[in-house]
Amino acid sequence: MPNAHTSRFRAVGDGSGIERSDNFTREEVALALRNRGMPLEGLRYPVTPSGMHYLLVHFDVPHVDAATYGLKIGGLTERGLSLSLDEIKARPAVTMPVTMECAGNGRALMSPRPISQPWLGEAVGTAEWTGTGLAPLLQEAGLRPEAVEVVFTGADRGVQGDEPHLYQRSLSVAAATREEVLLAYAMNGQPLEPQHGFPLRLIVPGWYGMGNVKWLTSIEAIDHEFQGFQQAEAYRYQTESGEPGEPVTLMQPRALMAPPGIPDFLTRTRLLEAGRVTLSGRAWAGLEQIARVEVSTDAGQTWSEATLEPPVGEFAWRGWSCQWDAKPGTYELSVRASTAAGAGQPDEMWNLQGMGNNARQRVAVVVE
Ligand SMILES: Nc1nc2c(c(=O)[nH]1)N[C@H]1C(S)=C(S)[C@@H](COP(=O)(O)O)O[C@H]1N2
Ligand SMILES: [Mo]
Repeated sequence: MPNAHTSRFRAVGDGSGIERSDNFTREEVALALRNRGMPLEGLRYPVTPSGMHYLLVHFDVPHVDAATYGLKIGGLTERGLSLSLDEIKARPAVTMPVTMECAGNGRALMSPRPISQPWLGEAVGTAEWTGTGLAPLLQEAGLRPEAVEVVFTGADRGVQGDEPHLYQRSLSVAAATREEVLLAYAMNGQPLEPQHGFPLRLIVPGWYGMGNVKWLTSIEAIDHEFQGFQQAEAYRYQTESGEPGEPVTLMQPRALMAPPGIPDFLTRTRLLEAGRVTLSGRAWAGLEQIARVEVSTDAGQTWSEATLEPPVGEFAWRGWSCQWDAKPGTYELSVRASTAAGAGQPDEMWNLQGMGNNARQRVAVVVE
């Protein structure tokens, strides 16, 4: 039987992540088994089926009892609030599709590879989240004028950077009180599953995943910049350790392609029959609109424009497609998105924590 080294599907160095010399560590494999990605054929669905949505859990999935669950809202407020799940569900409800992507998506394609959850490019999904607006609740609690940030605390605790801590993230008051920020209790019409934050999570449309705090137990207004590990140390664009780096916030533009044809089991190189092929996928960019998606069939030398579908929602990805007259040969397909403001995708990028790697996707294809 031909192996990956002898078969025609060998795809060394094609950037698709299928490289024989990667030497992933045991720890990376263990993280990858806990935190699944969305198989990229999932790009065919406008709303990702819940079981295909990517997953990222830093510590353990905490066991939260809905009957005794309560959310506390306090800190710099006129009156603290304490709400049961039923009280939250009784408030005005909104349902909206939101595209969420892990800030570490694409990390394992960087060279040298930052050691953490080894995403190749599959850490994205779009779910229909149902919940109630955060801003009206903060208003009801009477957010005081000296409040600068709002801190969100999850029920999960662990050790990272040698520091035991609860998972916590903050937002500026301006970001937290945007109309679309939700306290969500349902995903695709069902109560949140334990691994996605049951019974309540934050949804911050446009931001990378880390801000969408799961298993939310408290919301606290403070008068300074929050210094917790997941805010001040993790999720920073750093090139050297020790430097503070810029904080990771909104999702960078990215287009992904649903892999065409059929896969080779081991290398995932695609096998296609010669002829007319429709290439398709989806693209998104933080709080901006995608203006253009381009496709290359010659490893990024020449590009042609794809047709765009309307976005799935104000805060969700949009579909793209184009036709390719595939002739026998081996190819590196690539796709890249750009916004009206001119933000696009680089050929390569690197930073210390492996954050926001929106380098263009490369897909190895054999046409016969
Ligand atoms: N409490 C808590 N919230 C969390 C996390 C976590 O580990 N604990 N992970 C964050 C990260 S890094 C991401 S990418 C998203 C993933 O959400 P999902 O697992 O529902 O896709 O949740 C965020 N919220
Ligand atoms: Mo993430």
